[in-house]
Amino acid sequence: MSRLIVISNRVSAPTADKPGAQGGLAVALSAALREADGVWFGWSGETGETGEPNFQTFDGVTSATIDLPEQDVEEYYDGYANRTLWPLFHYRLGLTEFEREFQGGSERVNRLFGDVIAPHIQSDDLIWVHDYHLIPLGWMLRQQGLTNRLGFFLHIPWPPTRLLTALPEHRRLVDALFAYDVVGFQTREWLETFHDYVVREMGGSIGEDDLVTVGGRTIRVIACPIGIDADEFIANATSEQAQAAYTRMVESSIGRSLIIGVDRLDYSKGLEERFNGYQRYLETRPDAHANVYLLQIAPPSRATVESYQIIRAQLDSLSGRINGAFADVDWVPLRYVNQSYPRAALAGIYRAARIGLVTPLRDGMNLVAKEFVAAQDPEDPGVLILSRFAGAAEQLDSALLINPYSPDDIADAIDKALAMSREERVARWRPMFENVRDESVIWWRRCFTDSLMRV
Ligand code: ADQ
Repeated sequence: MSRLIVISNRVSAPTADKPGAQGGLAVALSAALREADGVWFGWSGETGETGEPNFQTFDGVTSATIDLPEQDVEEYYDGYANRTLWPLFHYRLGLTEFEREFQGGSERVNRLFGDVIAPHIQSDDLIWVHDYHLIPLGWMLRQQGLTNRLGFFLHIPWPPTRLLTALPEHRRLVDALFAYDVVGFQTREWLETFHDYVVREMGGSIGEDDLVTVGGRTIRVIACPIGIDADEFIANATSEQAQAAYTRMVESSIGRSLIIGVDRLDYSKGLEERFNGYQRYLETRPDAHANVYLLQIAPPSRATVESYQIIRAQLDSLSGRINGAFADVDWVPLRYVNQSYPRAALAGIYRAARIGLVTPLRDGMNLVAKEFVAAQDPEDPGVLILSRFAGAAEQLDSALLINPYSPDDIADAIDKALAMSREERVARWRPMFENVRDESVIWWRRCFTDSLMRV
């Protein structure tokens, strides 16, 4: 059996120092790595001279991390990944920074990854590269003479052609994707946008069976939506820790309906627009005051990037304004919390909520929407209000789908969700739950690796 080699910017496999470092992705990939005697390569998150990878095996999973020089972190990670590709791929041209050094840093680090990793690859290894930071890595590995089956999965959206061509080196970036054998996207929509680029900008052709040809090179391009570790999350939702969080929420709600938002503090998540939508709800439904409250949990991320400092300051001030304008002596309409919670506690909080408010302006998938669905009580589920611009909307189409830019749309959906009968809530929730359960993160991993194995 071939080994599986996973390569991502950061490694989230559990290690002896961080045995609990588990998200859905780590769980799915760790299980595959364990079965296939594989290795997970990536950046350690530390700055320093890059040497040989630091191999560690914990709980049957081997991870191999390297340090990166400070300048590389600034240009490749803070720069090209966080200030160029992330905003551009989330349709935020105004926030996108185009600096030649950033692109140079990205190429340098991708080459470095290739140089360091290639000697550890065996000829029949299956290699699976993750996300926008490492698009050029496949090409770098081919330059090292590797002929292995090579796959790439993009966790974020693929931008429209006219937007992508704003990137000076767009053609070089997309050419690099043709070094892979299989390229995976979260949804049909991103896959079709990619097809559009291939046809318009590269003169390529789209064949049957997901094959895409440019010049003499044909690759397979698939849509393969990521899921959550559904079994774990369903079990989490009734665990002791979840029960405790649930009870804490119910007691502090004193009969009011909880609306929950959980997001990394990122401008793509539409938090400001969500607060505006909630404010519109409060302005236009004075009778409903004191019957609801919004709990927004948003741990800060990428704090060294200016656009993240700006959005954080804006949310601080907007949450203060909303509470200043609407709070009463015994009611605070918005609880805004900048902290992380254990996954089981989050499950209990989701279960206590009447509404899950998930309103990204663009999102590759959005796992919070799926976690919210998985955590609900089947007899009395809450209502998911979901942005139509999240990848998850393709699968979770019985949610209340809204336009996150419209405060009225958000306000109306809150109204509708609060008034919804139990029958309708169950009828909307059930197909979403079945989808989340069946198309889990394990299903996603198989969907991708099966496709790669067929090469
Ligand atoms: P992210 O942009 O990070 O992921 P998302 O899919 O929502 O977004 O995942 C966030 C994860 O962080 C969820 O599992 C959530 O529970 C967790 N989380 C958020 N706030 C938390 C808190 N306060 N405490 C604890 N946990 C918290 C990128 C893409 C997405 C894509 C994923 C996976 O941007 O579109 O779904 O990768 O491919």
